[in-house]
Amino acid sequence: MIGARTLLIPIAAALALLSADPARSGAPLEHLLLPIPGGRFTMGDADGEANEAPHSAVVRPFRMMRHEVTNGLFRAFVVASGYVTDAERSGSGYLWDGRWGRVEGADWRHPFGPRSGIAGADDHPVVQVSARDAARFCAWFGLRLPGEAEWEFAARGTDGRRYPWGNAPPEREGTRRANFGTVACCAPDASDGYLRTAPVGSFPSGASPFGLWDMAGNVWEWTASAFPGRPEEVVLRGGGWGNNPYCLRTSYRHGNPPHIALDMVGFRCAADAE
Ligand SMILES: [Ca+2]
Repeated sequence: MIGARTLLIPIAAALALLSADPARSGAPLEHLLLPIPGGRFTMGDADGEANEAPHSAVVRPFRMMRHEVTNGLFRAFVVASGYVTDAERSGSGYLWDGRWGRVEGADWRHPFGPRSGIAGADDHPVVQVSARDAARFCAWFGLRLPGEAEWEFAARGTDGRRYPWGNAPPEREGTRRANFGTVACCAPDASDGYLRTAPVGSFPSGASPFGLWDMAGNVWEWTASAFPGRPEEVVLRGGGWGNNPYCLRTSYRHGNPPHIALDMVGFRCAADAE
């Protein structure tokens, strides 16, 4: 498990670099990227949704962040850039409580409503960020959001596994592999130690074949891809703290409009291969 000490170094490095040169982009997050070799693999799951029909896909070599973008990293970006998120502009974000509800005053600094906060949660994934916010963060650092084929390849590799760690569902007892919700759809559950978000990298035994953390659970992750047949929606992957194991499968996709922000949705950035 990585903790605050491990994360303090990259966050401090990012802050130092950004404060030294606010116009700088690219370099500060390079050290958080892991190489993904690319290759041919089968996307989808014959036992999943209709939109998961298995098919062959090819991914070029690329790089992807080992962990989800944290509150600490997002704050560094906001301090340096002055960026204002979609939820701050609109004055509201969506909260999950077995169903989605729009709540005034929910934004990335108040992820679970106006009376919530992120004190002490610098190493938790940022939420209440829209797909547009996520793309702007990545671009600031010279990075980009992953396409959904890249995301799925990074999560499962080439052997067709259902979850990043293999085919076994995430355990409730013994080795914990992900932060997720109730086994029966779909409420938050603290049996894995976390009712909502967990510090990134809290479940190293759930790492993907390429060493990426939290590709299942913790928060959904925005991609750069439109939902098949629903071009007005952006694909999210990975499931989150309020989902059951079915939604944590590497091939499961969800779609949302690009301008809304939710308390179970974050992101990580990717980049082309060096
Ligand atoms: Ca949980």
